[in-house]
Amino acid sequence: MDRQTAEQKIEELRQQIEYHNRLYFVEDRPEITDREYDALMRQLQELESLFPELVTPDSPTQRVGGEPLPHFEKVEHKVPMLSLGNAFNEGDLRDFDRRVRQAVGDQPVRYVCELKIDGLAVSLRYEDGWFVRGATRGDGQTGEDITQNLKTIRSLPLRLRKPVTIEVRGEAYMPKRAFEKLNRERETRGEPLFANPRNSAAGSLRQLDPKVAASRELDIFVYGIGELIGETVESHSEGLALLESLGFKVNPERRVFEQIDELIAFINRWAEKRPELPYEIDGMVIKVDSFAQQQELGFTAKSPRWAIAYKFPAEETVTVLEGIEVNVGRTGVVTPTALLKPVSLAGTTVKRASLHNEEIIREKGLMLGDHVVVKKAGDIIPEIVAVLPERRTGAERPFQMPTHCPECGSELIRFEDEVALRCINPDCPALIREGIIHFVSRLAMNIEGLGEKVVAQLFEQKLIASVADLYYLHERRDDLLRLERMGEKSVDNLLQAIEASKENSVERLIFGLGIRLIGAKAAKVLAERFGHLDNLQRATREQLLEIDEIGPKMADSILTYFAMPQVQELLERLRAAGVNFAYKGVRAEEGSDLPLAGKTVVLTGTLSTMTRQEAEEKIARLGGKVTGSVSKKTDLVIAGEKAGSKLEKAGKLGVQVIDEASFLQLLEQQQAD
Ligand code: 3BA
Repeated sequence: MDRQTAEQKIEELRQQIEYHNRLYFVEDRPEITDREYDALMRQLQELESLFPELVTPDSPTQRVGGEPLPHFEKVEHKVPMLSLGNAFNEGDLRDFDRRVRQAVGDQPVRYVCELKIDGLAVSLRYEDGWFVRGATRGDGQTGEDITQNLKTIRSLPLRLRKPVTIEVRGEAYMPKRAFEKLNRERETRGEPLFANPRNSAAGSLRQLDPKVAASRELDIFVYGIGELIGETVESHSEGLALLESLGFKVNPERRVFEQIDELIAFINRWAEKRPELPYEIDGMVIKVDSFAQQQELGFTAKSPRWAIAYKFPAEETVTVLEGIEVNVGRTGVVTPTALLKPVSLAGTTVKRASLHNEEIIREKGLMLGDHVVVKKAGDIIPEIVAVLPERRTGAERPFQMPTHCPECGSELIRFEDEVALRCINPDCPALIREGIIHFVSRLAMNIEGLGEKVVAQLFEQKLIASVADLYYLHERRDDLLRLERMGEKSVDNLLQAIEASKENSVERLIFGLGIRLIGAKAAKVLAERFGHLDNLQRATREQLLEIDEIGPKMADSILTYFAMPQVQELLERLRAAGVNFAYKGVRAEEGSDLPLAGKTVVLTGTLSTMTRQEAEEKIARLGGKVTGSVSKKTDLVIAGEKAGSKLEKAGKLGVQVIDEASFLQLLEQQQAD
């Protein structure tokens, strides 16, 4: 095929593809099958690979392209993106109506009422019809350039139907189904869950790697125009019609009203129908339609006087309390959890709700089989708000908190002035299992691929009985392969992730050990102060109390912990497995004036005067951070005897290399200072 024919064919394919994209993603009425669509895409890809010079940024093949960005560029919004004032009830809406009518001198007013999509506000810039830049709202004046990520949204047109220059505002969002699917996947991978579709949309669009956004099934509705050249519109509803005609996805559920009563009735209907929508809305937006009237109304310091957001109250629903499960946590605290008849609520299916403790059950007078009202506190955690005693049939049964641990059978204890019941058996399997789950969790050793379910399985199958056993799992590859849902690949990934965690800076280990009262923050402070786990173990009460963030109860807890012989044994096994005990971050207070402050250092070969661990600790004391492999980011390589490929690589990349003698000199200098 010659270049000219290819050019024509490419253009034709692009138009066809964008046409079908629009039918499928914007209008929801596809004319061809997925296979036919894929075939068109493939043809285009082939032609573009034969004629790479014909690839343009608006080609449908370019929706996911490009390398991860180092950071997002700032984007100045030519027309600021304002915020919206809020209304929480009918009265607020009537006040708004009164203010509007007064300001326009009692002329007739038309309002446009729209759904308030719960997503991330973005601005899209098109020049001569081409999508050139997309940005977050940011503070309204300046946002971040997220063009690469927005291009992955298939309902976002890359080229408009008319060559206009326009800045469009809208809401990028994640449909409920995509959100639930994403969270299910994250749960199986042991990753933290997104609280709601809004956060997951925002999280996806703030990824530097556009492949992440591409995998997230995002969508967009547009609802406003910032700047417009080459067209004139006189009202918001005309603007929305223009946006639709240009190829944008505009939410169809909008209506125009002249009477506030009818508008309020419309809002109330949506408050009811909200659960049926395939995406989340958190309210409705009411805008004065006429631009002339908008201008008369003007703005307050931060929001237009011609628009208001009506916020729905948190969604609630009724379901049945089918049972109460009692679980033992890592600290031995026993918590009751409500098992609910599954019910869909604010975008997810709710099956469980924490009851916190026995007192709450008693306060609410909960009985098994009761109808209960549930809502999501802070948008994520399901909570029982009330019991509906009027719906009792007589078949409900009272709930009795167990007196003995459901996992090990030992008697549960209530400490003085505590509401919680605890299992205090140190050998209770629940405590051990939950302790391991904590150890591998994200803020602790952060071992990917080791979610709660995998840990529970490893523990039940007796492949691990303590956290140290994790580091000996590579000797039991065959046993691992026999586990449910564990193929060669997942076993390899798991073992690799465990291996990688050995290199963590020690604050993760300190936190992961689960010392009572020592959270992630305290662990970091301890790691910084002592530099090495051995130093922390030897720390006296006085030394611990010198640290601002460590109080007497925490100090005692640390001392008690390290005095236990089982702990000594555990730590020796971790050490023997090669788990790093040194702090690798820059030391907070001293920071900048240390010789290796902010430097990334790689150790290679064998040192004759110290072990690797000692060297790592010393580097940390000089302010440096030790990493495993040499890259462009490496500032310094310390080479001992028989240094191999790492030394070679350092040479290639032009990274500074020093030998052991120079390293010792550096250390001496520092001590002399
Ligand atoms: N309409 C959000 N602001 C909206 C243009 C005004 C506006 C919104 C809206 C200010 C939605 C504030 C952020 C912003 C563009 C400023 C909507 C929605 N209208 N339908 C009146 O569905 N979430 N948000 N966006 N400029």
